[in-house]
Amino acid sequence: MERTFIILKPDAVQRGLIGEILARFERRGLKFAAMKMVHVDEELARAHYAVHEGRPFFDGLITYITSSPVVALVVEGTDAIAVVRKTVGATKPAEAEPGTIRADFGLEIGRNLVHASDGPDTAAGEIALWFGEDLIAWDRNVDAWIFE
Ligand code: IDP
Ligand code: MG
Repeated sequence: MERTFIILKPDAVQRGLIGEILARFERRGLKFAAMKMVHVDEELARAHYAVHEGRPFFDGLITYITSSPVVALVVEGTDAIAVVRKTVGATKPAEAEPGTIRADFGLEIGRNLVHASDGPDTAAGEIALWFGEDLIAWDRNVDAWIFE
């Protein structure tokens, strides 16, 4: 069982797509382990995107992610990191496969709706940064019909 971290970015929230996007993860069988609405401040934005510091798009990225509230969540499930990245689609919506969130709802790289951790180390670091130890362990009665 693997955990990963997801953000529904400001454009997803402003466009009224929270439910639509969460539904894709939920019906896939992923189990929510934490969720909150946050108006990201500059410090958290810079920490979250530290790896991109110095890139030409960095300032725009910080402005974007702090511009309006986001929904941050942790999901768990089999191969959750790869499954979520595939469900989200390629960074550039124009290159994302149809059926992915970024292809179905987006057009531009700077308004690509969703963030998802890209590996085990970033997933662990991002979960710790955004939620600390604040995850919910709960029994989900349908698990036997989702996990073999
Ligand atoms: P990812 O979100 O698919 O992991 P990264 O390369 O980690 O993509 O970039 C982080 C975020 O930075 C992207 O999701 C996008 O919002 C933004 N970004 C990346 N490259 C560009 C760019 O060239 N122009 C504008 N925004 C960009
Ligand atoms: Mg990334």
